[in-house]
Amino acid sequence: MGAALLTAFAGVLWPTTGSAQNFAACVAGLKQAAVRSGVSPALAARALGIAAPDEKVLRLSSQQAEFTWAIWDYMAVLVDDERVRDGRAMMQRHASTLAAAEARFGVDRHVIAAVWGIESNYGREQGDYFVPHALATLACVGASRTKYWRSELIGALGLVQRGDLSLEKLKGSWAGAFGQTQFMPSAYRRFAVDFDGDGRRDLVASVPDALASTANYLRRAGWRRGEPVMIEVKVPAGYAGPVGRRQRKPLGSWAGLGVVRADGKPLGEGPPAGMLLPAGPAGPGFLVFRNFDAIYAYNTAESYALAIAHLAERLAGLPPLRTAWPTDDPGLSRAGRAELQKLLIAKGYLAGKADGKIGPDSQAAIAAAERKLGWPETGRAGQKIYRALGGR
Ligand SMILES: [Ca+2]
Repeated sequence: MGAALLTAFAGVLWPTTGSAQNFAACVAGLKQAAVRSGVSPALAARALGIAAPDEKVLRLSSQQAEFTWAIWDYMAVLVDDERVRDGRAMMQRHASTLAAAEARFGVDRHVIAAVWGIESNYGREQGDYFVPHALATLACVGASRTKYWRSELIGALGLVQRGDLSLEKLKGSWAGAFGQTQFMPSAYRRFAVDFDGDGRRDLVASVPDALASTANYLRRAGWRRGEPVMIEVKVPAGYAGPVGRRQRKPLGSWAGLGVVRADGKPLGEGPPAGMLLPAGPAGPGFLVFRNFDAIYAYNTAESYALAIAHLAERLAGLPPLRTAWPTDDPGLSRAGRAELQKLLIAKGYLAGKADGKIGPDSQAAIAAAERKLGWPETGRAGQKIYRALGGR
């Protein structure tokens, strides 16, 4: 469902006239609808005592990380050594919970942990937007999917009404996903489980509830116990064969097309798989199984599912991808991005502190450094600009 990475929706526009009155009237309508659905008037009033839209939500709702980042940038940030290291430590700390969730729902514990690691950095970054405010903004000011946001908002308040969470815990992404594994309220209502046995489904504070709910979600999305997720492969030079997650074929057919495992072992036996070549035949190839689709259902972007699947492999002890991405300017990890920011600060291009998050200010600073070097201005945080500024 994606915290910082969430699939976003373009086309959010301010109404041209009477903004404040329109917003107040819309919020009043949301309160009434919430009360009609069983939310107490007092709770509706507390949750929706808001006078103006959340402007940051409006800004962020027009960006789409999965679709605007190069795949090698996206993967470099989501599956960096730090997230692998942290994940292995967290898997050890929560080993019994993960084992129990795997046993009950059949979902590979490494995949559960990978979702946790990517959605919230293992619970540490759950988002700090007040979900009712964010969703009311999208429902009342958004130009698209207003019914969806409205229904998610009422769903969020319903969770508080039934006692799963306190209102104060509804802090999450700008698009209303929240908790350690960033569920939208409707998914929370359908898939969340109480796994620590306290009678409440608390995906914000309870690691067992969050991990088991993720496993339940994946199971309900079609996960098949014991089946693989993906295999990194190599395709022959100039490959022009089938490509696509759903164009599944037996592994023998892929072998017949000259596809080999990237680690050199034979493809062997397994369920049918589809071929993904996210950067074309010169880059890494992936045979993806039905379980990959279950991950895709969690946040419908192939790049997202690829990041989860590869992080899960790394957590299970597999090495980084064998085939390099076909670029002469690979992406930077979060640590590398913070180092780049330090260099930009030291050279006067950027003010503030290095947090590894490349926002508009960092992009403008990179573009300024590129301009100084006589390069095309891209604002992109890659290895080349990092090295040109003295990074190693
Ligand atoms: Ca619980």
